[in-house]
Amino acid sequence: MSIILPGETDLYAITDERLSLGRSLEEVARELLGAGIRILQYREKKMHDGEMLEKCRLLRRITREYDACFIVDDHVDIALLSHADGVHVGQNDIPLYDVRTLVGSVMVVGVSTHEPEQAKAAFRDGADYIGVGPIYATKTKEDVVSPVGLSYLDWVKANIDMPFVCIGGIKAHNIHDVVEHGAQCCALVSEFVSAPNIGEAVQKVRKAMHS
Ligand code: TZP
Ligand code: MG
Repeated sequence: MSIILPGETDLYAITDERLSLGRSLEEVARELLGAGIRILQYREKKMHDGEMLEKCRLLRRITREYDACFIVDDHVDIALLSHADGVHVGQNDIPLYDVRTLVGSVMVVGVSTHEPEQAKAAFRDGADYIGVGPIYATKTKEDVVSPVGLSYLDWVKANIDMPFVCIGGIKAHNIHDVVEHGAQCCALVSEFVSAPNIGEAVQKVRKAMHS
């Protein structure tokens, strides 16, 4: 078990093979984990389930090597079959209550939230952490809601007592603002997986975050 929650680490990396400049998932994962990423989420929208399961089994082996936490986006069945540490669901996925019935109490369950009522519901229904965003506009997610900006983050910080990770359009040049509004952990997709040198990108973001 390598359960690590947002707040126990500063960065949360999410995969996207289409944005990875032709590099394999394994190469991208090893670059991220080698640069010190402790939470890795597998997120892929247009792939057959069988292929995703194989990829998740691979990522499970690799994340174990680095003692990192492995989360699967959307797919509770694939998370269970690959022995992931957790699963992350959005507002239109299987509801948190039902996910918990499937995965039990040990597995981490994260829930994306975009407004106060969703955060309150996730807290009430036993999420382990929430996603807060999209903070900024992003092209990475297709069915994305409008950016909630830093004001929703301010609200979460003041009202919700649980781990959270900020997401959406976060880059080296704006992460300091997110931290100034109380973020302890940020999730990034394109800034990491589309970087020509992923290790350098992680160091740059981390430096900007703590500067
Ligand atoms: N959920 C809200 S925004 C987003 C997800 C998965 C995509 C974030 O990607 P990027 O490239 O870091 O803006
Ligand atoms: Mg989803």
